[in-house]
Amino acid sequence: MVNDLWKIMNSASELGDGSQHKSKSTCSYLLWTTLLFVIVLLAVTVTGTVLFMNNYHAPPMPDGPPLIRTNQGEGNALVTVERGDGSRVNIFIDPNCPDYGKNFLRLEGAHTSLLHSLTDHDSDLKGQKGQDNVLLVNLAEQLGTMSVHASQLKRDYDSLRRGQGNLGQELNVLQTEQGRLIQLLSESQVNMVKVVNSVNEALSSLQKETGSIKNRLKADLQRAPTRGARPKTCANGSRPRDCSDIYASGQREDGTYSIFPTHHPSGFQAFCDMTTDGGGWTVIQRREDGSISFFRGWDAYRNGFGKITGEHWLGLRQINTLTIQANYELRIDLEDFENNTAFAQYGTFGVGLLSVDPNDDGYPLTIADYSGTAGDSLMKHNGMKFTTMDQDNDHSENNCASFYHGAWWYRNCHTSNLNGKYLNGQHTSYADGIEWSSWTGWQYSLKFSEMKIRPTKKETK
Ligand SMILES: *[C@@H]1O[C@H](CO)[C@@H](O)[C@H](O)[C@H]1NC(C)=O
Ligand SMILES: *[C@@H]1O[C@H](CO)[C@@H](O)[C@H](O)[C@H]1NC(C)=O
Ligand SMILES: [Ca+2]
Repeated sequence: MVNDLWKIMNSASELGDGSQHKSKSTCSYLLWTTLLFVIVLLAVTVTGTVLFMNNYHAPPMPDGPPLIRTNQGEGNALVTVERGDGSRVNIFIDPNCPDYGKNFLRLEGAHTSLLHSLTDHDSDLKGQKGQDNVLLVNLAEQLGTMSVHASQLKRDYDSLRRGQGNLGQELNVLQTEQGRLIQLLSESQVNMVKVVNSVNEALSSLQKETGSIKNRLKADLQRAPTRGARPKTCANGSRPRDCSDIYASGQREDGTYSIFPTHHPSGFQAFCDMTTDGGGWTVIQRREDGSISFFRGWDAYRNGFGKITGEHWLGLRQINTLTIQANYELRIDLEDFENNTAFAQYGTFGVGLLSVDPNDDGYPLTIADYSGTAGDSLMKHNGMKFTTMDQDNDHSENNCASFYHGAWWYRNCHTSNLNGKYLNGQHTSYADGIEWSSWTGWQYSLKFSEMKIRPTKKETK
């Protein structure tokens, strides 16, 4: 179509040239003139028609340049080229990414040659057909814009390829990172296994420890009579009435045991002296360091107080239930602060032996048959009721317990005061310490005193 236009333009130009040199002959002048006019008219008409047709049949150029946009979320296409006629071309990134570069180059080349030829036509047409010229210039401009867009498209494509390359690199980096993480994970798994193993080791050593502790505990429990407080049964299966029963069952170690006197079936704890003079002694009183106050009232002396393994008073009630179940002897071990020791022993001992209600009767003392090294300081108290600071059962017009700071079977006061103050040996006050007058007088408070009872040997025979 463009070439056709080109030929027609040339022929019109030749016709224009030939009309100049046919004016010599006058007779044929009018004829030539008419002919020329007709030819020119024809040429103008043909040219106009062709131009009109050209304009009319011109390729349906788009109203604007093709639209090129990158998609952000619309389908999978990365780039969409929207043509003037409304159709779209979507460009996808394919994993294999086919090379469209050449196609773009060819498109560009076609556009460029088209532009050149149009520009040539444009220069030829200048000055002849202003309207067509404008039209063609517009066409050329649009083609130029299209070409620019095409090269833009190519650049986009190239950058997309580069992007793909970058994406590949990123992918490699990610894969490397993943590998590193997997390695870290496996390392931490190894560490976790180590931790679990060490915890297991700790647990098994703990179990071993527990086992050995159990064994030690078992052994301790078997040796428990030395310091334990378990009820102890006799060899013949009955419960021990006192420490002599426990001794008879084979126990030979000093310590705290539970005993069950006949008239005290619930039993109580007592310290058993299993070593002194044949053992089997039930301790009813001990002084050794002054750690316990012995200046107490009736209830305390009736029920007992102190620490079985240390200073204590077993209790008048307990002494009564023991001494009424058999004939008991009493031994009193004494020691001064020069480590001298002495003892007093009585073949008969009991409290409230004949009382219907020993508590109401005041636990009167029965004592007889002295022997020993400390001298007798108790026989004068025979038959006396017990007196405490709050219960005056003595023969004095005062309360001997209050006066001599103790509690005892006072008569018109005492020849012994083993529940007196712990005064640490010699003292200037009179008879208010731990006194055994037949051995150390009335102004020497003993370091150690222990009263203990057991059934008399006649009884056990
Ligand atoms: C059990 O033995 C003790 C001495 O250990 C004895 O006094 C008591 O009578 C015995 N009891 C019986 C039921 O044999
Ligand atoms: C008494 O015996 C104890 C140990 O039993 C000792 O430490 C102390 O020095 C002795 N005292 C005297 C006066 O011998
Ligand atoms: Ca009195």
